[in-house]
Amino acid sequence: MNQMKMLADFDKEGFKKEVITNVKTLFRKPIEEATPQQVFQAVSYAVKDDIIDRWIATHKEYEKKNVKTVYYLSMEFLMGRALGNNLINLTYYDAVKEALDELGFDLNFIEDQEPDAALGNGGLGRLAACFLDSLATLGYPAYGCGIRYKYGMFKQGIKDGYQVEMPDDWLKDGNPFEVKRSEYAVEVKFGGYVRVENKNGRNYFIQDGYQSVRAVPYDLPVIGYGNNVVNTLRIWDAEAIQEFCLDSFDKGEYEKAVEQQNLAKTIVEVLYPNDNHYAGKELRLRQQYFFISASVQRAILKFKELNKDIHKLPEKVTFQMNDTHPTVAVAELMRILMDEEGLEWDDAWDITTRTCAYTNHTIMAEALEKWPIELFSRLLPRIYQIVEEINRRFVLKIQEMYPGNQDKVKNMAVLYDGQVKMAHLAIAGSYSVNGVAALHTKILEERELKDFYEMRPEQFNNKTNGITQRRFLLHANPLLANWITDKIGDEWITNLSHLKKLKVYVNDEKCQHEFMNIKYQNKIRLAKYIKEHNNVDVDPRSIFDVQVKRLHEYKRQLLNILHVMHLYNRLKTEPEFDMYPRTFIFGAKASAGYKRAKLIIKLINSVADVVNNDASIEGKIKVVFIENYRVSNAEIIFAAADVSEQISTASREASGTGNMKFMLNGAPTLGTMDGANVEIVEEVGIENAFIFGLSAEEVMKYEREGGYNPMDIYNNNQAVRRVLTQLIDGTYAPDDPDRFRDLYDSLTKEDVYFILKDFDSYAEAQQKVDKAYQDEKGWAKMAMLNTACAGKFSSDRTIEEYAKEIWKLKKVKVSLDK
Ligand code: DL6
Repeated sequence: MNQMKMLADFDKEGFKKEVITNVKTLFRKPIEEATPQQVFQAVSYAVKDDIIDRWIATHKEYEKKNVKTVYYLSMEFLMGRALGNNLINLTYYDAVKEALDELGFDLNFIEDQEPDAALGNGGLGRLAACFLDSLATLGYPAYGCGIRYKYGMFKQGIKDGYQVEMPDDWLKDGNPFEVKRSEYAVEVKFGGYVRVENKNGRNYFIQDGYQSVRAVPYDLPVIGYGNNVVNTLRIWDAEAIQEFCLDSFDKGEYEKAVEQQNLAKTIVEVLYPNDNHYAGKELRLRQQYFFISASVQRAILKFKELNKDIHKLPEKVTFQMNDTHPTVAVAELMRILMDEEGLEWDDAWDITTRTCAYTNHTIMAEALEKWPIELFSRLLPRIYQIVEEINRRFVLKIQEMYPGNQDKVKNMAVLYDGQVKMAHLAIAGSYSVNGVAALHTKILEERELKDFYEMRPEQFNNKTNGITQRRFLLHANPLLANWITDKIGDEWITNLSHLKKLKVYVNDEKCQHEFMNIKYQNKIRLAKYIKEHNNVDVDPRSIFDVQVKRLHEYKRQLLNILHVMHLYNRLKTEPEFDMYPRTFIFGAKASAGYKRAKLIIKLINSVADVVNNDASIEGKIKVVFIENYRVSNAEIIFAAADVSEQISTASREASGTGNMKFMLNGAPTLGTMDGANVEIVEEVGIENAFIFGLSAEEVMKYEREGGYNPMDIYNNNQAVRRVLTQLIDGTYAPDDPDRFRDLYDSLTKEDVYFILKDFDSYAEAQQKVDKAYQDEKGWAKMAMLNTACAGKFSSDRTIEEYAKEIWKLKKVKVSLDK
């Protein structure tokens, strides 16, 4: 790597000494005897030393300036590995690489020893991680607030083609970058009942008979690129209030002590592995209230250290609620303001609704959380009382605006049908509601949240998602990063719009050659990974056609694999048919309880078994399912992709962010006009993408009219009928021909995701890809243009918009007094 800028002078000899000393003090070993994991730990502690002074200086500066701070409240932060990213942002990567070389270690190998911090499911959690990176890089005061799950996203194994889930014990060797902050622990209460006490004519609400846990924060540094800023990701662990001791047994408190310990342990035990789907489990609500109560309590305490008047809270704090999961924050803030700060309702409500803001990440009904009132009120009795009052007043407002219109009440009330509707609570209690791509926001305004939008249009806004180029280009694709820097300088690292300067090179044959050669080197790197992990040989000269993301029916991995089956049929039966060799690469985790998604994984692997082992097709098609897709292997995959499959049913993918990572690394999009694909096409031009399928409008029209009849396609389209038949005739399941019947049924009975409807159009787009790739110069130009036009999709741009338009934050500069 060739990072142009490096912060202060890096003391290479001092660093080397520190690594050697760390191995000794941590593991009582000379470095020659240390395991790779131990070297990773020792290196990380040495890097942490470089971080700490900046971390302290940043917070001193924030306090000195009494800055406004955003608290990004999120159940998920999909951070990935920290070491490499921290080095990149410290601008020490090359220097540390050299230092380790001299000690006889390869930095890449050391990086590989770090487990991913997989505290998230997919796009939503990774977005939160990209946002933290951008906030620190832009110098905006921010905390990420989340949960320190003991087990993160499960590790996926593939056994006989099926997904198996294994616990992700990511903390088993400790986390060198975290700092436990016991001094900031707070109590969080569950259950019991609410007692009213009247003092001096005012009613006070007191929760009694509750169970509680101690929320203890662990802080992780989030380093800004080359600017000395270090923000904090604060993740909460739960401990028993009363430590378990045998003494309690004699006092008859044994059971209570054990109960408290168990409660604490279970709350933070595991991340729910559902993406875009809400599980409705009591423990999940406990998790939500646990981290929200702790984060909001702590934020208020911190605010009060520097500010006397609680009414000034909105001037100093924003709570940004990442989806519906943290929206209990609205009621928790009300509780603190009234019950602890002694404010009256109107005052507290005014402050709350100027402090909270909400981001919606999906229109899919199954992902919008609704809690049964019975459960909610039992677990959070005081919070429920507050929600009831929020609802009562909100319904009055609706009735005032729309007298006699019961439909409006039904569509917008916070409490309805025996449920607490968390999205409605969020909207009622926020000053901003945003979607995550232009199309998504439009659908929210015109359909999903139409009534709310009509009532308060000024509350709604769009913030198209983005990704950090520091992780997904500078770290993930050093060859391309260096090439870009050679061509246009290094400003793109902190201002991605500079990439457009690359446009002058897209017709230059030498540059085309260099660009495609870098892609080729990255394909060799991925082919090596695939050989090591899948034991499949893939040809780096073939087209690497990639679909990596969570497995979900709406994302339509099924469409992709049905099309592979179709191509295979053509190769086998049409002597005149030829195609450019293609490697279809999949990576996806399915929620543990999502049977159909898991069956699709099995189908992909079954097709792989047949196709990869059929010598008669001369390697024209290879299918690879990369096990345990996660942030760390994603980095190698994006860099190596030729084609980016973004093929969701239009209207369903709120934005997508993988699409942006592929684009940045020079892979044209093969996709529907869904989510941020629409904006990608706007930036790069439709001629530099492969667009197919129904539009969102068309899909929604069919849905309004009760769907379409997939049998019409089955009956009239021979290619489709053939692949469908192969799902049930044992072609891909000779030992159990009925194995894939559920997929067959889902497609022929309803096809709610319009897979058959879009099949022909997809196949046609794929043919265009085949033809386009064979035009070497044309393809190189298209790939380069994708990189050159990716500037808009930096999370720096997104965060600037949030900071200016929603949070009203000011940038802070941090310098280190030496
Ligand atoms: O906004 C981040 C990400 C989008 O890019 C995806 O399109 C969207 O599906 C995802 N939404 C969720 C919703 N979640 N739940 N639960 O994950 O958000």
